[in-house]
Amino acid sequence: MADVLPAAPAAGDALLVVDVQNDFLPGGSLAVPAGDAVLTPLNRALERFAGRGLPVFASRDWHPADHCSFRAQGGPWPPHCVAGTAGAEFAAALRLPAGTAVISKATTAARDAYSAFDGTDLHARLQALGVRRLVVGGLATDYCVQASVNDALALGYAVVVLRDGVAAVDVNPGDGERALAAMQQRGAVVAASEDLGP
Ligand code: VGL
Ligand code: ZN
Repeated sequence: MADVLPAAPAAGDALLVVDVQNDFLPGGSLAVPAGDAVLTPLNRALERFAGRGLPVFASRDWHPADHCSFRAQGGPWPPHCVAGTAGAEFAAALRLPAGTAVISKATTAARDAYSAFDGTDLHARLQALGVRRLVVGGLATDYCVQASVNDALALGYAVVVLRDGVAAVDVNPGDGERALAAMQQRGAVVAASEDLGP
């Protein structure tokens, strides 16, 4: 099992922080249990990337108030991450560097999009920067992180998932662990934020 990062972040690498928004954190409308545990590892990763001048992308769930994924519209979720609300803001404790590229997704009422690549210009922007490897963390392991990682792998990126930088909704107990195993099965490397080096 490839469990160690082959190299510290370098040219060709980018960090993707998925949906670390207030509504997915404890106290939020769709709180991920222990979602706030990702903050310290992700801040470590952000520092490693920003300190080397490497690109940082932050995706956000950015729904209209009548989004199809909300229960009132027949969807599975309570209302969350409505564009422009406090719940949709990035966590205040997340230290996004100046120049972070923000990727808004699932912005139209009729369609959901878990992956940060779905309906966005993320792939084009990564290509324009010559990115070949993505280091990924954020929320939630079993939904938007998994969907983003699967798309990244299908698009040909090497992917490292930060196991301490992700947390799961776990609608069914074990969903997060199964999602990590499935990502690894598809070719993602699972590593710890400490593996990013000093
Ligand atoms: C997410 C459920 C609904 C996520 C977004 O970011 O993982 N999960 N919308
Ligand atoms: Zn959503």
